[in-house]
Amino acid sequence: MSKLLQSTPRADGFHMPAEWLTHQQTWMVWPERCDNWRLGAKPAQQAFVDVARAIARFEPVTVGVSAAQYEHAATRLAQSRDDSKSHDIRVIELSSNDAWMRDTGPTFVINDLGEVRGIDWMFNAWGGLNGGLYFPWDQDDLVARKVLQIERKARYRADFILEGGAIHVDGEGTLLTTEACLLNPNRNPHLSRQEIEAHLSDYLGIDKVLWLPRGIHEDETDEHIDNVACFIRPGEVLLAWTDDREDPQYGLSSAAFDYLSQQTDARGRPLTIHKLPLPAPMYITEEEADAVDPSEGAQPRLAGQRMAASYINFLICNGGIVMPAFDDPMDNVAAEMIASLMPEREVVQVPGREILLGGGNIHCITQQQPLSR
Ligand code: KQY
Repeated sequence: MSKLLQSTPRADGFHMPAEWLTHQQTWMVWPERCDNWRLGAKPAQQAFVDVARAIARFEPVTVGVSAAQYEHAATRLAQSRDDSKSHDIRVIELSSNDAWMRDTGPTFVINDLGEVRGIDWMFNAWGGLNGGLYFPWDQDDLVARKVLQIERKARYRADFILEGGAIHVDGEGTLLTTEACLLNPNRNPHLSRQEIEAHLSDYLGIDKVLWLPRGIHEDETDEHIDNVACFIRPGEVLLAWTDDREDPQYGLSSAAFDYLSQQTDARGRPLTIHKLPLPAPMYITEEEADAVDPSEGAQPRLAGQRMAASYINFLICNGGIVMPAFDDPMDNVAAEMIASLMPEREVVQVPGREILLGGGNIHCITQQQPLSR
């Protein structure tokens, strides 16, 4: 049984560690809904298998699956004999409304003794009835609690709507986010910017919030930070970039660059900003849009819609980076740049288009659990 705590992580000496701290495992959820994933979610399921296997090269993975799909997912995720060096992929039964573990899973926090607890944020499917992406979302709102029970980790239930993809931290007191998401009236409209910062400080143990104005153009999460920028170590930020002044993304990335150039982190360090190229703009094809089953409970997928493709949406895991590839000439450039900036890690690319069609990418479908001592 996981204990429900009435205090806050900061008051108890806990903080959110950086993603590069050693992980116990990574969590995922199996994609199933046919009104978000095309062709009965089959191509997306293959993409999730590829991601799970890539991560399992570096650390164990747990995948939550509905009862209806349990046998199928377990078979598909089973490692072949050739994968004897891989870590275990555990498959468990877990109800959900979709497959975005970054946003529905717990945010893990750690203390100086290496004890791990989890935050169970309130979840409203990226905006509730005011621009949210599907209805209902009741099962997704229970995912974090169930994960923490399975892991026997104490739980903080935050009275605050937040998705894990809306925040990145350096583990040394600094948090990165976007105004477009966290100040959106469809999240916590009763809170001012200062009150939101106070919540982030209480729950994540951070001392300074860096507010990028915007994220990636047409990002349906209201422009989560995990698609546009991340820390690669304290004092160093990777920022999604285009040199094409005609692209609406140019203004968004430029504003982020200008803002970050004038900021220091929580420890007073100026930031080094690395520009990570974006792939060329990508659009939903007619064939792809036609293969999504429309429903009243989910937003439609329309041919010609621009997708929020970005290489920033990668997961740092134990000794590795698992990042998307888009069949674009920039795939190699982005992978080589990330490899040279984090030479201690092996970069593995996995096809990202099918996950992107569902509205996110590798970071959005994963949630790391730090190793407890
Ligand atoms: O990118 C994410 N963090 C989630 C995207 C949700 C898309 C739902 N269709």
